[in-house]
Amino acid sequence: MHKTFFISDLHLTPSRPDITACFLHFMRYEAIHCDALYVLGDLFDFWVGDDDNSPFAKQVRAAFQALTSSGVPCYFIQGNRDFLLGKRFARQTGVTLLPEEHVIELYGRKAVILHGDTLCTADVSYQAFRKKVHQPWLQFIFNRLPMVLKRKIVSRIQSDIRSDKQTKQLEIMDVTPYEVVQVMHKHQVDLMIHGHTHRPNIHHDEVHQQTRIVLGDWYEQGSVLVVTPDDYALEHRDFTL
Ligand code: LP5
Ligand code: MN
Repeated sequence: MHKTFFISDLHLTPSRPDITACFLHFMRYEAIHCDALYVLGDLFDFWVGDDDNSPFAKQVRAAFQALTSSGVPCYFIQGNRDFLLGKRFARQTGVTLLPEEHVIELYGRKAVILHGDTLCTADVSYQAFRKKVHQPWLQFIFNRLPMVLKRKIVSRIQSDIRSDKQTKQLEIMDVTPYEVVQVMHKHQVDLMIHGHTHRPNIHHDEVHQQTRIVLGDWYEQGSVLVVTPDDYALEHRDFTL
């Protein structure tokens, strides 16, 4: 049966082997049978750079490599936690990197796919932070630092940010409805798929005749959007296999 998978917000990290195990199982036994796999960002808890050669990074790369070399096309959109994942990762795994907003053809229906952070325009401090870390010159320099130093910088910034996030109201961390309508209009589509907010749901906007599917995170269970030629469903996968 034809099916396409969408996942995001796994936040893979060596300190959560339960998530990694569920992901590797999903790649090996499920994704292998799909038409295409789309990873819509935040696959990693934080990706410090494509020069990460830890056993954990190698294991994840190998899982993608195995999938793509078996003939399953695999696409990746960067999230706010893996915006440093780049061309080298793509080369090593056979994964195709997509731009931050991309229109795909899903069994005859067009859909725009994205991580979702760019839709949260009310989160002004985050958008300012995003603009800073997306500067090519800054990434160019950061990517050339030794791995140990990069890890130190990241954990310092992460602890600064953690306290900032705690003071934010929940609403500003959700998407701005106007932005959703705008992005779909810009791409001339009536279907949007994204992650980031960790609020899995299928929203139907009757006024604009638009559907927005929000993917779930992988904190407590695996979370997959399964799209077939005539249906779509948000499904779960247990960690205890
Ligand atoms: O992912 P989630 O849901 O936890 O939170 C996001 C937003 N947070 C982030 C931060 C990243 O997870 C971790 C960043 C580590 C950065 C290392 C950078 C290394 C340098 C690279 C240079 C090329 O994305 C969070 C959103 C939330 O989603 C919901 O949308 O609210 O945003 C924040 O909390 C960000 C703060 O609001 C911004 C605070 C500014 C702190 C300034 C730090 C200095 C930056 C210097 C950059 C070089
Ligand atoms: Mn995110």
